[in-house]
Amino acid sequence: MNSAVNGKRPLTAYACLLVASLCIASQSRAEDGYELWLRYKPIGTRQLEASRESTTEIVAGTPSPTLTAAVSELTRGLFGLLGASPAIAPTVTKDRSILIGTPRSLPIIRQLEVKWDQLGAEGYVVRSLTYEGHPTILIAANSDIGVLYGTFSFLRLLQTGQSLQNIQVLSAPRVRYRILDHWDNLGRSVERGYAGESIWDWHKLPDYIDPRYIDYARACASVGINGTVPNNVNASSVSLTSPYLGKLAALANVFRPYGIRVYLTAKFSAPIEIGGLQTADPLNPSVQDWWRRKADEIYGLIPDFGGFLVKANSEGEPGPQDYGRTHADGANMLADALAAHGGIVMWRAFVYRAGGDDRAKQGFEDFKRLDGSFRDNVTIQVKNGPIDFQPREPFHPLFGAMPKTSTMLEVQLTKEYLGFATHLVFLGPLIEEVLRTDTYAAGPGSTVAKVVDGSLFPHRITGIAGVANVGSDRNWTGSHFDQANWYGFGRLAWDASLSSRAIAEEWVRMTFSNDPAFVGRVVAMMMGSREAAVNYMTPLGLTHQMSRSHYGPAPWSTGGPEAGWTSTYFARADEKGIGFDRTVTGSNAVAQYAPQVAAEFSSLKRTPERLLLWFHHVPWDYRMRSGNTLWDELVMHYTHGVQSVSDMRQTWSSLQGAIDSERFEQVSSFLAIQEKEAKWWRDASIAYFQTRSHRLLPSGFEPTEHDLSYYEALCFPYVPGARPEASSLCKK
Ligand code: GCW
Repeated sequence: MNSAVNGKRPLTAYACLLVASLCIASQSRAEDGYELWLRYKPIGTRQLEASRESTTEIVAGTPSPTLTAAVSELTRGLFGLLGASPAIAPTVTKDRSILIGTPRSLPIIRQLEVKWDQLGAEGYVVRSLTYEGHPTILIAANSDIGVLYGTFSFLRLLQTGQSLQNIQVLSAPRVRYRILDHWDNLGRSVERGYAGESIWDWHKLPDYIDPRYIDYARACASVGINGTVPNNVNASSVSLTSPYLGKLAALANVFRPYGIRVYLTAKFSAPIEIGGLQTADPLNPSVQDWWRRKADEIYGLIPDFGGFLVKANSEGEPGPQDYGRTHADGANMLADALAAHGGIVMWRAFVYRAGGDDRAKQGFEDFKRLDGSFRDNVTIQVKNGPIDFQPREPFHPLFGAMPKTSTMLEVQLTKEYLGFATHLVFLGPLIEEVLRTDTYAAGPGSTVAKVVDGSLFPHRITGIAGVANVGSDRNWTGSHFDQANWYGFGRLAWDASLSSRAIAEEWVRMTFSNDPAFVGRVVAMMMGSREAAVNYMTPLGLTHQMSRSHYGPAPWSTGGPEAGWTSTYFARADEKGIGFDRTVTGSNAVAQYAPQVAAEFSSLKRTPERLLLWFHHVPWDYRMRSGNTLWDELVMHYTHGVQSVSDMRQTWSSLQGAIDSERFEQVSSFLAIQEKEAKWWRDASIAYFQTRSHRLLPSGFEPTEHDLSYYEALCFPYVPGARPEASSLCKK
């Protein structure tokens, strides 16, 4: 990606033309992944001819920073993909044109038949049509940002090798807030970050604008992401001080043309820490006044500031409960401070206390009873599952349970519990699984997607957030395949009805190659990869079996300050069986779901086996649907998970030569790491659970490589992204 494209220099493509031979020669060179899915490498010749035909001239609306960014991207894309350098004209002068703009900025498109009312504020059309007798492509929207999204959509069609003969795309997002949450600290460490340091160089802001910020904005806009929270939810009050707000304003200026608003995490105790007050009680008038003045200050610098994201009374963070107040008291106080400026509060439901009977129940217990007491500029940000971004969880029971409150979905792209950056795990199927799950909140068909997009219970705020996996590594995400999780998140946030398979295919085509054999094999790998990780880490509904640093298996972990951080708390393996009884005979967490769902999860027979041990404590000799005992089946799942990774490795090695060797080699090495670690997970888990089940491995299944004590002794105190205390957590 060329960082010069920032809206100020729309004619980068012409510069490239001067050195055309260089640009074209570069395609065979090694690639480092920096360009993400926006590589714009030349496409096949047949399509090229057809496409060139219709791209002699770009007729663009009156320039604005956003429209300039769109035209700039278009020229860059056309040059890279087609070798075409269309002229940019204010009106149609040639036979073949791309018309790009809004009815206001480009009045000639008003006469075209477009369903403007279906596009809303951010949607777009991309169409091939005949304009004054000439073949033409129309990229149009009601707003400039819609035009930019349409431009990326058009380029995606070209990049994925689709014909331009009969394009008819009309697309508009159903969810209004599509946000990346960075867990980045001001000193550039990233909590649960596996891609190097934070990309935000606060020290050099506001005076130095790293070109990466522009490329970040392009990448986000290309998939429709329209908000970013650059700082950690485990927040520092410093980010709310005037110098840091100035730095944030500089970022906001960079992002504005790309339709991306900035938000901030707000530390609840900031009025004490940086405001000199004695309290942060949300009902105290001086506290309320402090936040109001703080909001005014922020909006004075950043008129389109998005609002606050808050983690309160969770994992030691301060919050309204410190003063005997509720989450609603806290959220509403901030909401009132932002309301006059149009800002929102995203208040997280990720809360749990030491000593509860079931960590999975606590978010629901704290929030359900507050339904109806939040301001309409508050949304409750709910993790996809009730524990914490595990390889598989059932959907969070708050979805659909708060009809009078906006609930937004939070998923995690950084793979804290899914093998960090070295394991190839495409998260599309995970996100799709939760979005498609039926909550039965208002009868059958009440999917999480419908709760989140407000079509089930209408709300002013609808949103999806992804915990970012972006860092300063050259390839952005720590591995090439993790780029697909950034990409896939944006695409699903824009349109929850897309299939993750189709998204994977787009991404593979844009990122690697349009060769059908390559695409088919790599998409298959990606689509199976999440289930593979579930199998080698936590099959059949097991959860939270990793070490305290979150790297590698530690099913034996127990004790410590918080039972809900230990593996034994979750798996509850004993001589009789394994699994957490969440039915009426146990914690009764099932009762938090709608009756139809509760009935299903309460029944041992009806609970899907993929969630069996989440809801039931099951005897080792229980007969699974396959006819195998639970113990045998568990061993088979672990083994199958490892086998799937070996298969991925083999598939990938069969593709040698199909792409540049630099990216090929890194993926190969990472798959080798994944295979080794998958085996570690399998062997350590089986070795430990065998001390509870006292059963032999089913015949034909390899014994574990080492005995349990070997695995228990493994310790990695300097795991990336871990919280500082992890270095002292080597003892079980
Ligand atoms: O997943 C857990 C992480 C914490 C994180 C927390 C949260 C930012 O282990 O590192 O803190 O969730 O979501 O708040």
